[in-house]
Formats: sequence, C-alpha cells, structure tokens
Amino acid sequence: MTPLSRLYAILDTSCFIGQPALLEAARELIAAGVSLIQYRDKSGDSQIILARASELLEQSRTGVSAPHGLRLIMNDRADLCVAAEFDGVHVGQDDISAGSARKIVGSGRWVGVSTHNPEQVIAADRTSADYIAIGPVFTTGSKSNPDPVVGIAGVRRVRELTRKPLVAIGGITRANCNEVIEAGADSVAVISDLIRDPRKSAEEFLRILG
Ligand code: 3NM
Repeated sequence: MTPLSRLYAILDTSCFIGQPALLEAARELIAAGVSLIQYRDKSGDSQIILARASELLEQSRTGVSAPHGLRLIMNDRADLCVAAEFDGVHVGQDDISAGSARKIVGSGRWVGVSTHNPEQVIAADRTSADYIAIGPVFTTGSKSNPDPVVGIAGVRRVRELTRKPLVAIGGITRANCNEVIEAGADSVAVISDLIRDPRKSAEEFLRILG
C-alpha cells in the first residue's frame, strides 16, 4: 500500500447535526489538504449509511486538493465499503475479521483493524490487514466503552511488534500528536480535535506533523 498520511481524519456522524454539517466538515478537511478520511456511522441503518457515504464520495470527487488524492475509509462495514465505492474498510475487534473483510473488499482496497493491547497487535500483524490502529492512546470521549488507555508507552511497545503501518487513536490533539509520532506511530487518527473548525485544525495538524 502507499504510505499512510500522517493525519487520518475521522468523520463521526454522531458529532454533526445532520448530513449537511458533516458534508461541510468534509469539504473543509479536503480543502485543508487531508488525504485520508474515515466515515464512522454507528446508526446501524445500512440504507442511511450507504446514502450518506455516496454523498460523501460525490463531494470528495469535486473537492480533492490532496496531492495523492483522497482515500475514503468505511468504518465497520466491508459490504458497504464496496457498495459505496470507498477505498477501504476499518474493522474493530467486534466486527468481522480482517481476513473476512479482505475477502469482501478484495486486494485493491485497504483493510485496517483496531487493536487495544499487544496481544491484539500480534494477532492483527498475522492477518492481511494493511494497517493496524492502536488505542486509546489517551482518554477519549468519542467512543462508548473505550478500552483502557495505552499511553505513549503503549504505542512505543506495540511499535516493536509489527512492521505494518501503525495508526494511533484516542484523545489525540494538536498539542500531543508529535509525541505520538515520536513514539513510533505512522499516523494519528482524530475525531474531536477536528470538529470545531475543521479546516483550521486540519491545517495546523498537517503543519505540526510535517
Ligand atoms: N477508537 P477522539 S478511540 C473511534 O481505542 C475510536 O480504538 C478508539 O476520538 C480505539 O479523537 C476512538 O475524539 C475515539 O479521541 C477517537
């Protein structure tokens, strides 16, 4: 796979009042130069997820300024990733396995997997996943029932366990993103610290992350 961009923006529908607000945030992220966006919709309604995802794709096709284009990743649902013509799927520990997701999305799309401890990282490393996410690094209010925080030391530790690209997630902000990268993460995934003013925040992240 091509290298992961340092900033992995996550658009979570629960953070926006209505689809127009979410699309506006996407527009701003893209204008800032963000090249990797995950669409996270925990509503559970396949038709709604697909409809919203299609609008997101449509919009992204008209606003791409990222040098390598924009990659859109579907949270949880490998089937909807393919149906929505997204570029990849991200699965959690309670979703279908990375291997099963791979069977659905094929070799041309990315598969990412969430992990929360060294054992899960070792297991994910043995799969066909393209990248591994580790978290929560810090306390987060964006996930229900989060696992225990792994901290900077946890990122450093799991960096030793895999050569796959490592995405750090959970409580990451413009103030702490550098230390997460220094601990060995290739990329930081962010929800909250991109919400208030997506364009300005994303530009600052991209500047800080170099
Ligand atoms: N997954 P914020 S933490 C979606 O630990 C998600 O796997 C996590 O949001 C994990 O940037 C998390 O607002 C929430 O902390 C990230």
